[in-house]
Amino acid sequence: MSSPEEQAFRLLTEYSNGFMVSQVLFAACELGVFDLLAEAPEPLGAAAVAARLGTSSHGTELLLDTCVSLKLLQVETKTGKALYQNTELSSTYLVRASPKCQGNMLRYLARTTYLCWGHLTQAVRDGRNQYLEAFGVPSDQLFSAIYRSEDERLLFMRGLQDVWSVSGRPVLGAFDLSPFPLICDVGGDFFKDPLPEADLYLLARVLHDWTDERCSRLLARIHRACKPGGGVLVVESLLAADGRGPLTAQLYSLNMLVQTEGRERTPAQYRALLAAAGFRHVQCRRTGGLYDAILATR
Ligand code: ASE
Repeated sequence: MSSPEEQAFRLLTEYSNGFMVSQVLFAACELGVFDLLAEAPEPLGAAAVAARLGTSSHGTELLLDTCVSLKLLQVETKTGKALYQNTELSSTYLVRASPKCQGNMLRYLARTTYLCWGHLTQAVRDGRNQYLEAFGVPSDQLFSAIYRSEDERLLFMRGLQDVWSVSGRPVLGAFDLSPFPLICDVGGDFFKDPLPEADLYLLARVLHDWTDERCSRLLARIHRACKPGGGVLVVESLLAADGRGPLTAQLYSLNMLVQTEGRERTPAQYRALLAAAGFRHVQCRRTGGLYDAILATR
């Protein structure tokens, strides 16, 4: 048994090294380690992986063995030779051919989000996103919204789809949506483009990107488009009433600080925005998953 002081130090070390864990995962994905092992007819040695990926033998061996400790790979030793293969986790979530593959989101996090987080201290000082600091691009000169290029926009959209393929279902089950036969998933240039007719407007992972003012404008537009009995389903990670949890929602709110104009919000904050836009009935449901749901009707 270790003392409380030693336990505290262990926890501190785990937090300090957290970024290294992220980078091991990102690098293994970028190099195609999981796809290679999935496509190989049998487990591969480090030298074979290095040869196929065109990577250094030392670096590859270190990366593979670290992935084993992180449960991203498993190793078996046959006549003194270490052979690597995917685990259940990597086969499900990290292999390109899997319908639940999170590869696009991981690449987006590695190439964009991670760089913004390198400027978290400054973001907290300034209270605004760090595109200029991270990429030398002022946010008003971006390709559009938060994207530096069309390729980056596509990677982000595919990444959001990756997450949705795993976390979408529980959200759509949170409410009985049978009163809403025609659902419009609001995306694209929703501040300008006319909204198509629908019974329910789905605003999934949209409001958290924007200031209260912009959210109010968008919700007022949707309210105007809504028929009586129609509504809006907001899908976001809800903060606790006091804002002090859950950790994932707090981290996402910091993520919005470093990357966008927005924030994650509490149920009361969403209620206030929806009520101000004219919605009469607002219900919040926590799903226990990544995303929660708020249904507001006109
Ligand atoms: C946004 C979402 C993200 C804007 C910037 C972002 C994410 C990273 N950067 O709307 C993904 C957040 N994570 C999940 C699981 O959604």
